[in-house]
Amino acid sequence: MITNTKLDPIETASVDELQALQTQRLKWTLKHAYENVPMYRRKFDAAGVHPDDFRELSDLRKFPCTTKQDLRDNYPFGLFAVPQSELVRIHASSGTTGNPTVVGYTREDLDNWAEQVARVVVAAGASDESMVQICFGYGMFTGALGLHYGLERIGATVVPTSSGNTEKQLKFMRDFGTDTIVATPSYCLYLAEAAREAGEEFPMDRYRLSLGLLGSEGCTPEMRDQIESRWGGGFFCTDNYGMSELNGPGMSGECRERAGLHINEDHFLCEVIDAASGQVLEKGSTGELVVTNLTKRGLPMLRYRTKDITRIDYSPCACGRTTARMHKIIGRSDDMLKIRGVNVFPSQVESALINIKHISPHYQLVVRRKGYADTLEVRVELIDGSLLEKYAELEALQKNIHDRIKAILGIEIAVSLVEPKSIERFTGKAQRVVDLRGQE
Ligand code: DLL
Repeated sequence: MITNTKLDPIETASVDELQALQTQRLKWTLKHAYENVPMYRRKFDAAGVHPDDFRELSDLRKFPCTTKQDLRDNYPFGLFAVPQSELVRIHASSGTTGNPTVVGYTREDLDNWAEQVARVVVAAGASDESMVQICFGYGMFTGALGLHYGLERIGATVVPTSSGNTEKQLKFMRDFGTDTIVATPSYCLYLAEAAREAGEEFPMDRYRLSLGLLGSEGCTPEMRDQIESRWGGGFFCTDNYGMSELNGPGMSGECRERAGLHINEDHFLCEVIDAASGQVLEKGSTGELVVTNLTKRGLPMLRYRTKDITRIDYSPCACGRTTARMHKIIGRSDDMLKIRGVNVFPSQVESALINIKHISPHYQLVVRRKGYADTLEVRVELIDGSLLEKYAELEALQKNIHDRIKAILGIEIAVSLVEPKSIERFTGKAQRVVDLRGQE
């Protein structure tokens, strides 16, 4: 088990040690799923595979993948592998289309989950000295309670403010001397802006924030720099990743080196596949992340297609951990916009926008269909509304933004500069894409 001063031995284990543990745990998981979840039994039988066919890690690719649709089709409890009496918690993802995805945990699952999160937050620099404000919505979302128990496990002082109520958030931060914040990157940025706006009454030196544990949505390094500089005072952010189907937060997180997110590989076995063909790709390639949970009792997930695009780096990290690191999520395969045959990820636009003067880091991508062709409009918010009256300056700014984005994406786009604060702010995950194709 991890403490805030000592790593769990598995975090520095050799490849052989780790793979032996993964193999043993995977054997158990395949058997557990096959014997207790009718859907897995049906899928394995249809693919002509049996848990006994698994002898070494490379055999995993013979087994079928699981998708979000499988969870929806078996809503709410059809994929649970234990009787309800053994479950001690249920969470669900919001599910903007169709049924939400429902996930369940046994006591042992919760214990493992807290351990996974504890490792992630310790790698980021949290400790029993930390005063942590959790600004994720408490409730069915896994983010808040996931971080909550992981942070309590290492002895941090947790302040469960939940999301929203910005003034109150800032008041507690000042009055409690909060040094660590848990939030989405977009909400962390929003809070920094609100703190600056209230700066006359409460100067920025009243805040003690030094660490941001940011996750649940993408954040380019450029956006991270902006968030850090808005807070100022040496504020340092790390990225952490996970998904409800695989417990929630705690699958991986950055250490202070910020050279990728260390994966808790004794609990999660990762593969990277080609999203179109489903083929497993060579180590180090970029593609869709597929994850198998190695220790989950309540809801075993086998070869779960995350739809998240990344690559995995197996080289040693300067921090001393030997676990593999996933690159920051580049985008989701279903978030990826295809504009006139070109793949576009919101993160590419984000990195083009950062560091341009006079604009805020809030943006939106609006996609439309004109005839047979798709068009992309990038809406960018001005910091100072009076610029809207200065035509020449506005035009120069628009051209600069246009040229930068075009150079990165390689396609023609339209840029609209909009009034300060006119783009919606989110306290949870930000929605950057407005897809109007087929709706106008
Ligand atoms: O967002 C779990 C979580 C909560 C992770 C808090 C980290 C911190 P879901 O609501 O099921 O679970 O959403 C999972 O969010 O497939 C990614 O597309 C996206 N996502 C999560 N973390 C990151 C991240 C939680 N660090 C989906 N970077 C995932 C980019 C992320 N995308």
